Parts: sequence; structure tokens; C-alpha cells
Amino acid sequence: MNNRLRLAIQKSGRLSDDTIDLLSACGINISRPDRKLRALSEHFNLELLFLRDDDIPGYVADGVADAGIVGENVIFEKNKPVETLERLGFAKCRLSIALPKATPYASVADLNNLHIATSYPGLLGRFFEKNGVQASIHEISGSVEIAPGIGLADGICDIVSSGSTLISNGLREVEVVVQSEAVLIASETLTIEKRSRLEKLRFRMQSVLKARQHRYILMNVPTKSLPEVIRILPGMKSPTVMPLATEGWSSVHSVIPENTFWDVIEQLKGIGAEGMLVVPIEKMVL
Ligand code: PRT
Ligand code: ZN
Repeated sequence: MNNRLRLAIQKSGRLSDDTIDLLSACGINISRPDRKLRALSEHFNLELLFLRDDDIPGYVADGVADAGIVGENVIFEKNKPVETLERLGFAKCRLSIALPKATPYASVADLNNLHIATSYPGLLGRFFEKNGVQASIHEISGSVEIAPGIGLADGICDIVSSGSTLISNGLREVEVVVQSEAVLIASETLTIEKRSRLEKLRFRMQSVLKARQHRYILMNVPTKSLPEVIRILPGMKSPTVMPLATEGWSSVHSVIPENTFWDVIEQLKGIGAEGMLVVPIEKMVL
């Protein structure tokens, strides 16, 4: 019975929707009556614990949860002994130091003697130490970006995503302390049975994440252009090629990475590909 895997996820916040979507794409549907703090998923013999993100590394390190989904920024800050298994591709952001626009800044040495407000004292302290900066840290738990404006600090160290919060508070990003995204973490003391269940979950996640990074493409090309088409689709060992009823034309099917997608499409169009269809992929099992 106690092979049931306990996965800690954020109760409500920026990670919640993407986490639930990912689990659901992995065939794990969650019913959470009355927004309870625990829920079971019948399909995968999984128990979910809904927690504040800050508590997730500690719960996983202590073995109360077997695994968790949380932002790397929180893992680095808490500095708990957990194993990071997989980067999940959402909640991408960075922890950065920002100063009022008018404050001159050329290098980290300009941070000396400043007073910086942050909710990440651990990460910021380590950044200062690594860079030989002597600055003081003022720990606050929220609305960090207003600290310089109200005279509480000379600058801030906070999460940045689009950068618009900094701009609207008259701040300028001067140093990136760390890049972050949501990750799957595991306890270092899992039993063999739990480890094997977690590997199954991880395998499903990898199939979903791979699929999200690729597109399935179908097109008609002049048969004489096939060698060039195959050259343009370099990552693919063997695109599927089928003759069309119309003499001199072939249908080509292939899978291409999302990040090269538009370049590839333009090149294919350039050599006469027609009727291109681009289809999202649900799972990719390699
Ligand atoms: O209640 P709980 O403690 O669980 O949640 P929380 O309030 O501590 O965290 P939450 O839900 O706000 O964020 C959870 C995680 O999402 C963070 O730990 C990051 O890993 C990730 N993430 C991604 C972000 C952002 N993007 C983000 N933009 N976390 C916070 N922000 C905030 C940032 O603090 C700042 O106020 O958004 C503002 C900046 O956004 P831009 O787009 O204006 O730059
Ligand atoms: Zn939090």
C-alpha cells in the first residue's frame, strides 16, 4: 500500500495551473474536493500534498513528501538536500539585482556598501560572497520592488519575468543572480519501489515535455526536390516519404523542433513545398 508516491505541489500560485496541466497530460487527473490539502489520484496511485512553494524543498528533504514540483529559485534559496530530476519548462524567470534607474552602475563592485532588500537572503548572500561584495541584506517577504521608492533600501533582488514590474517602479536590472524554472525534485532517501514509481512518472513527463518541444509537419513537395527537403530536415534520420497520386509529387512527414520551426518552414517553402500542415504532438516516446 505504501508504495503510493507522495508528490508535493504548490497549493495556489504561479506554479499551480501548469503543474496540474502537466500532471493531467501525464494521465494523472486530480480531484480536490473542498480544496483539501491532500488529494489522491486513482490513475497513478499518487497522493498529492498541496503546500506553499517555500515549504516544498523541506518536506521533500525530510521525506514527508517523496517528490515535489517547485521553482529552482526556491530550491537554491532553501539549500536543502534534494535531488533535481527534471527541468519542466514552465515558470521560467530569473532572480536579479535591480537599482533605481539613476544609480550609476558599471560592475558588481558598485554594489559595495549598498543596502539591498530581498526575499532571497540566502541566494543573495552567496552571490555577494562569490563576487567579493560587501553589501547589507534587508530581508522582506513581499512587495520588494517598492523598497527603494520608500527609502527602505538602495536596491532590490527579486524575481523578474517580463521585466515590467521593474520598469514600472523605476528600477533597472543590473545583475542576474540565477536563472530558474519549475523542476521535479526527489527525496534522497526513496525506497527502491518508490524510486521506480517516480521513474515512471518522470518518463511520462519527459514524453509530454519532448512533445511540447516538437511539431509534426506534413507537406507536398516536388519529387525532384526530395534530396534538398531531406537535407533541410537535418535532425530527422528518415522523414516518411510517400508518392502522391499526381505524378512528380511526394508527401513528406516529419517531426521538427519547435525552436527551429519557422526557419525550416521558410526554407521548405523556398524549394517549392506546398500544402504544409503543422500539428501539435501529444506525447513523444523515444
Ligand atoms: O503562496 P506561495 O508561497 O506558494 O507562493 P509565492 O507567492 O511565494 O510564489 P508565486 O506563486 O508568486 O510564484 C511561484 C514561483 O513562480 C516562483 O518561485 C518562481 O519560481 C516562479 N515565477 C515565474 C515567478 C515569476 N515568474 C514572477 N514573475 N514568481 C514571481 N514573479 C513575480 C516577481 O516576484 C515580481 O513581483 O512577478 C513580478 C515580476 O514579474 P515581471 O513579469 O513584471 O518581471
Ligand atoms: Zn512562496
